[in-house]
Amino acid sequence: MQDLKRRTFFKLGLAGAALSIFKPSKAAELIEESANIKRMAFRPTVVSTWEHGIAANEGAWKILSANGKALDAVEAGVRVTESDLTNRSVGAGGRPDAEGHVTLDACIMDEESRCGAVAYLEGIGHPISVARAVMEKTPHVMLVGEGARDFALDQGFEKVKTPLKEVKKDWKEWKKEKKQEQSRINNENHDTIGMLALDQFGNLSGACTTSGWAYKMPGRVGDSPIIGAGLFVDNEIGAACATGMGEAIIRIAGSHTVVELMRQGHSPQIACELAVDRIIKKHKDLTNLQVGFVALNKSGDYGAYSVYKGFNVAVNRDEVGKLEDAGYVKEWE
Ligand code: SD4
Repeated sequence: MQDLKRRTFFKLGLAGAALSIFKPSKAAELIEESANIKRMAFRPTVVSTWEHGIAANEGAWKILSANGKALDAVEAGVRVTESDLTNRSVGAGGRPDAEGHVTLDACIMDEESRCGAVAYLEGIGHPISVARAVMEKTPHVMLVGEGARDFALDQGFEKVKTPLKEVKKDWKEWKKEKKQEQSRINNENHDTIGMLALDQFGNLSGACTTSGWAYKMPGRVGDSPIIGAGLFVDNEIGAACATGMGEAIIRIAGSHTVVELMRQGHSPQIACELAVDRIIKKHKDLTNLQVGFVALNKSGDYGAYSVYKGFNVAVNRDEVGKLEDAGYVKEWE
């Protein structure tokens, strides 16, 4: 006991001495050094779906590399894709529903399991930021349709006009045949950006945004804005997001399933593979049923897997960004 007291006193004494003999700049240096040691325990990483993720990840990385938060990084990252009006699957340039309306779905989730979502939102350029506003400024998780739009306008979000001329032209072409089926989703023709980030503080967040299934029935909502389907984050374990046929992803609560599989001890890669297996087991007809999952855990390990060949993910860590092909079960016929 006596010894313990002496040791404690000794330690405190040293700390006190350190504070008194170091000039403020040295003390600040020490604080910075210990903060750096803490940060080095985590490896900031951002992963996102498809090759449009490369530009999006750069947007996110600017924030992560400036000691920013994962939540800010994923929002800024997917906003890059939403701003790109040449992108036919995300944001206001996306493909419309059967009536020619571009309606957008998005959700966001942070390290405290706070989440926000919008669905069937029309005429607003950044659904992900509206989703964040739902999370931060309302007691709700999800707003849809006109309610979501009115809320966005109240919050000062700008209106955007859609669809673009090219989008309208394609839609008119589609209307001639009116085929209500999911087109083949591969790396030339993909939808949705889902993004997951781990920051230097060891916190995870995710975002997901899309215009959804092209020429969908009016009112249709896919997995992308549904917490647990298109995106799920549990800061104790990891995060996951999905792309592909939303109906199939919702059926197995896809992203939540991937996170729970990681909780059971599986790596992000195996968790994605097991979730894809589950989708395959639940569907007799796999025609055009592409689904891809991406997962990221607290250590910055990530994985990705899809039903069909062609899914890829953009990955940024240690300042280096790259596009990686995901594993898959089947080749397209
Ligand atoms: C949806 N999951 O609306 C979205 C679309 C998508 O690759 O991700 N396609 O069902």
